[in-house]
Amino acid sequence: MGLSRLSMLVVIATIFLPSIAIATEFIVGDDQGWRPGFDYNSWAASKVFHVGDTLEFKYGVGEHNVYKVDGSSFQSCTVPTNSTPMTSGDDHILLATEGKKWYICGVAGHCSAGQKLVITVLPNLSPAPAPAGPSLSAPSAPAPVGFVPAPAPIEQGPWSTKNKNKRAFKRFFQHY
Ligand SMILES: [Cu+2]
Repeated sequence: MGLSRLSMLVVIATIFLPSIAIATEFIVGDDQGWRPGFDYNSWAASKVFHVGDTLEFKYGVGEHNVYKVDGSSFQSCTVPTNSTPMTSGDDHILLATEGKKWYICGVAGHCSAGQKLVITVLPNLSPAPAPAGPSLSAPSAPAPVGFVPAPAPIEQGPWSTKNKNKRAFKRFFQHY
């Protein structure tokens, strides 16, 4: 009956809509923060970054900084002369676009001592499997297949079950 399907929809929407909207904030190095002598490759390897997530670099003010660089500056630990570092000690960087991102500390010797981070940012609404549960692609196709059986006969009595379902479906999604 329509009601049980509706409640199923509510459950599905409750579970998956928030998981789309909530972005992750990654504290670089976790409790170790941003410092030389830490393996940021291993740190990043266990994580998946998406557009909309945030990196947070934590360090003592004046001890370190954060430069966003390109791949070759990353490899050679070259501090760019034409850009300004972030120096707040608690720098938040929104990952606004997909692709590779490189960050280094500009204090002499720190980058070559491992204070460098490269990550790959994936698209926001990736159809790739989510960490928990079924596909993220479900909400992008809000009309559940099979809810209103297709092909539905065009000519129907106004109080048919199918039309009731359609109205209930519309009412349900008016809340969004
Ligand atoms: Cu440093």
